[in-house]
Amino acid sequence: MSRLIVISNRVQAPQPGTGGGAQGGLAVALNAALAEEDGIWFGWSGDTSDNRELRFQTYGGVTSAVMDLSEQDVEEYYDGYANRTLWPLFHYRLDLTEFERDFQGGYERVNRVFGERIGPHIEPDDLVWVHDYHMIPLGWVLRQQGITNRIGFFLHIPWPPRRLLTALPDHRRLVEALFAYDVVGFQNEEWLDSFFNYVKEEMDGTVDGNNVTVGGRTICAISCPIGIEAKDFIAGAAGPVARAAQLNQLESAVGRSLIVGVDRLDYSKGLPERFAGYERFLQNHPDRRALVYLLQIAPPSRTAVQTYRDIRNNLEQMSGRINGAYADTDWVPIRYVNKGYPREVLAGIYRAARIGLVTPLRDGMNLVAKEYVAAQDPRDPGVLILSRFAGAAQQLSVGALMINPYSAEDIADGIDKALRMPRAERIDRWQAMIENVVEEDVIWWRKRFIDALSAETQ
Ligand code: GDG
Repeated sequence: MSRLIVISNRVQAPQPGTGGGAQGGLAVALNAALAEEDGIWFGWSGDTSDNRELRFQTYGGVTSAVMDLSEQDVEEYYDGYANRTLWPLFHYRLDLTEFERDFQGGYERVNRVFGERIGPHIEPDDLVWVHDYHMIPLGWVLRQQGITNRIGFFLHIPWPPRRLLTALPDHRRLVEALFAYDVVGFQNEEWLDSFFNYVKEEMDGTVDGNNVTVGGRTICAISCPIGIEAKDFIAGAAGPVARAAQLNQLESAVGRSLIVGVDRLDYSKGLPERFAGYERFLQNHPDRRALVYLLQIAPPSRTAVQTYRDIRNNLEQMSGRINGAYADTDWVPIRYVNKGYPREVLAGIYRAARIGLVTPLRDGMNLVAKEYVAAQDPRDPGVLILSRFAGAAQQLSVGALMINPYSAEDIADGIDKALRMPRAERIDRWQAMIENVVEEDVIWWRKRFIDALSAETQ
């Protein structure tokens, strides 16, 4: 039986002392496959030092192998090319994208070191699965070492339109690196189409179904939307921890409807636009102001990057201003919280919320939308308000209220409509969504990708 090898920037193998419950769906799904097949998960330790040795550890049936990066590596590869160049560019934010040759140099250097360290541990029948924008050239580095295994790549973020991508110096070099893989997966058809378009227009390539050929080399490019651990999430949302969190919110709500947002603090998530849309609702409906409140949970991320500090300052100002302008002695319109909560607590909060407000300006998928749906009480579900620019829109537009996150009016109207929505309609809409969330869950996603990767012929 072939082993599975997973390679990603951060390793989420089980750790001693942390319960499995701390893990997200992706980690659970990959770890289950790794444990079954004696696989290994490779990546960055998250620490900085000049030690470039891989450190192996086996725990909970899963072997992980991590390596430290130097401070310069982290600056150029992680904070630099990954998070100041590729992340904003791939999220259509050319205005925030920084182009530095040192970043690209560091990115290629770190990928080369990773590939050279990992290469010797790959056995002939292993299936190799590389994840995300930090690691695009890794497959190419492995090929340089003569590794002929099946190697797949999955991109968790959007693939940008061709005309945006061509703003990246050396864009073609980055895309060419993808042709070292056998299978390349995207979150939805839209990103896949953008990839096809680039290949045709910029590389003189041909596309035949899922087969993409450039200069005699054919790879398989697929749409493979990621899901959540739906069954567990549903069970967790009805469990005791979630129940306590739900009751806690309902008690502090007393007759008010909770609107919830949960996002990593990131400019791609459309948080200022969300606050502006909510403010517009408050302006438009003075009589219903005190009947709602917005709870925004936003744990900080990538704090070394200036644009992330800027968005944080911006949101502090906005929430302060809105609260100052509208609050009353017994009501605050926005509760804005910069910390994370256990998954079961989040599930309970989702369940207590009449509205899940998910308004990214661009998002590869957005798992919060799916978690919100999974956490609802089937007899009295809340309403998902979803950005048309989230990857999840393709699967969830059957039941969500779709909005344009750039329009404060659209968001305000969505909130109004959701609050007025009769229970029968809420149930109908929810049923259409939950079917998809359960069917196309994270195990379905893993299987779809691995099946494509194991296919002998393309
Ligand atoms: C990237 C892509 C794609 C958030 N706050 C807390 C917490 N979270 C969890 C959520 C959810 C996850 O983090 C966030 O996932 P998203 O999909 O919403 O967004 P990204 O982090 O940007 O993920 C995205 C994803 O990769 C997978 O391919 O969907 O498009 O950008 O699961 O629940 N979890 C806990 N406490 C928190 O306070 N425990």
